Amino acid sequence: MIRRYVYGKVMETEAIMEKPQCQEGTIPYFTVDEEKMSFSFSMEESDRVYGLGENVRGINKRGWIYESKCSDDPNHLEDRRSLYGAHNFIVVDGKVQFGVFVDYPGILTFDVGYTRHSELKITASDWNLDVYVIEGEDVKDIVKQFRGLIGRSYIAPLWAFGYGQSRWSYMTADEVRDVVKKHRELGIPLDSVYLDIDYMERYKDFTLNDETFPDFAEFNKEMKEQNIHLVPIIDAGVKQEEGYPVYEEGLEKGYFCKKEDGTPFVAAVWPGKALFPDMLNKEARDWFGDQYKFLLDQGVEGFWNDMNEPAIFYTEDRLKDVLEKLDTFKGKNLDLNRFWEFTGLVSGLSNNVEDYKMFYHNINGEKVRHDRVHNLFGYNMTRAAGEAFERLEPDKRILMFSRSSYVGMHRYGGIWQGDNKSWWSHILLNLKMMPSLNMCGFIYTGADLGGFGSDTTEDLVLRWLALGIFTPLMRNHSAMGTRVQEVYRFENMDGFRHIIGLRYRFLPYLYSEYMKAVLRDEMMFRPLAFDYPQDSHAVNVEDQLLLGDGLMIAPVYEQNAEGRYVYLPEKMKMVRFKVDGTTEEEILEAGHHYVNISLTDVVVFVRPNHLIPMSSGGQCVEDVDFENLQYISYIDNGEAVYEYYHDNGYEKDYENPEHIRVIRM
Ligand code: MIG
Repeated sequence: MIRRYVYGKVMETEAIMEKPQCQEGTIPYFTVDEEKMSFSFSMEESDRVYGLGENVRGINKRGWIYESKCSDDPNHLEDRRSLYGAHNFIVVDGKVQFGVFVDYPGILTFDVGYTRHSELKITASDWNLDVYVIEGEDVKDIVKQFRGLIGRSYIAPLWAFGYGQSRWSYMTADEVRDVVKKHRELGIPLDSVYLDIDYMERYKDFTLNDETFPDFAEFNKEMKEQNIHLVPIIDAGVKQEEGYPVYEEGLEKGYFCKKEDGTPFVAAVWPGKALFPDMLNKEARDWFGDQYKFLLDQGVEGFWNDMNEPAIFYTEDRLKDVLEKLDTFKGKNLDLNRFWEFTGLVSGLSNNVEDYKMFYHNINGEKVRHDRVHNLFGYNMTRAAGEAFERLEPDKRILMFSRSSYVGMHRYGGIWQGDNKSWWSHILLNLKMMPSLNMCGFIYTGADLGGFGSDTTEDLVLRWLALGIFTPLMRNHSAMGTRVQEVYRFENMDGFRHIIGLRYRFLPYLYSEYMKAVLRDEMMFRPLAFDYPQDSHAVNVEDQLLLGDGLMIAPVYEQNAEGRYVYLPEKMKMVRFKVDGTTEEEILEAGHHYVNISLTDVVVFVRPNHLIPMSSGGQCVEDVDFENLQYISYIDNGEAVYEYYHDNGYEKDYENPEHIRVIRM
């Protein structure tokens, strides 16, 4: 059951397209304090709280304070409160079970037992909220109802389930050719290469550097002949430059965000001074979306949207002030406080909260200050693209994933998990975000495998890939200046070939589970707690996940480990895929086990009476045979049944019943 409560004047977010009627009376479970703009729920000692999508810390969010404030923060540390997305959905699981979604586009705080261990407190920065309370049979049912409310998740093309290689940046077409050639020569599967900001002409959206990427359409075609998709990045800021058509047209039509006095708001990002298209204004959004045509026309079929929190390096106005203030430090003795003030002035230039109060959107003729709707910006940039793809390429699935997001954006694209680091702990963080994101509708997602910032190591890449082969987005990406991490930079080619190769063997199952999760409003990745709520060990497991119907995964995320402890909530079949191509199977009883997992092993656990369809693999998605399947199965006293979803991966007749086949063994 879903009940909706409205407080104040609701700001339109379109997270929910068809809203239920508002409820009279008081909201259940919570105590409301209008003055403090907060809702409190008193938690039992054993209550667990799930949700909040893209965030730091555990699957169970209890014990920390989170803030919904889309932020460009490349340090995904335990003490952070927000990352790039704002996903205001939580489920309380304990004596009572209910879900809450706060549809509110400004800054919101979820204090989940941080200030007081027993108190869950949601605080808004403005008393204009649309709040939904959802009750159901169990946690899974609550999530399913929520997903039904927010609408069907974005569906990616099949090729986007292949392995992708990225780097900030491949500087020339020849560098890209070389990446492809190396993978093909070594027999390492590959389906896409990502183009970061340097493919553009001096960081101008919807341009191409003709010197480094000449004849782009021709180059794109050449790549496609090798079954490689090129995926260019698009940034939120449009360069301020005379003679640049996107800038000039946007300015002339008034499509950029403006300051209070009506002049354009100028912030600096990659190209230096840039303007933000007013993504919250329908006309401007349509216009921005139409710009993607420039690349679609050259044969591009996928994009990633970046810097759309929006990230700000500095604003023109603040920089001027800071430079003036810095002048006053000349010739002074910088004691502790003065020195901190000095460095603070410079570090405070970026993503400064005050700057988000300096510009305005035009929403249906109403002037709205940005900070009140901050969390909708990235969402609407991606919506601009998604809506444009429907207009421009109605019969095609176009790959789209974004950095910033809000619930609702899940209908237009996936997300990647942002600028993580080549840290072992970030393998685990990647795993933990999967179910939280699935709860909020983000199914096409994954992290920068191998780690974005910091120098990586060979063993880290191997271990991370062993998780990454299961996430819908499987992309190796790293930052400028860090150690290169394409797999061919290392030595263990047999290991990499084996692990990435397994991705292509699992594809029939992964794609099938992905499509079912999307079409049925279910989660592709679930914490053990969701399926084994009565099992007092299972409910606390934070480093294993259920993947679809029949699998459990338990990747290694510690350096130099030769294996790990795994908890089995029931008897399962363990299957170990070894680098020499052999497979070992063993039935393990319910309970705790230490499982040996060498650096090149991939281990999965099959639930009783389940089947996992597998292919014989391939060098790209196009090679994979989704019809002649092999199975790993665990039949324990009975029959194993699998509902196999398969379509051609490019058309949009998703609901056609012919795509589903029931396999029995
Ligand atoms: O902050 O375009 O998250 O994936 O490589 C740097 C350069 C801007 C941030 C993205 C990252 C990308 C990088 N961008």
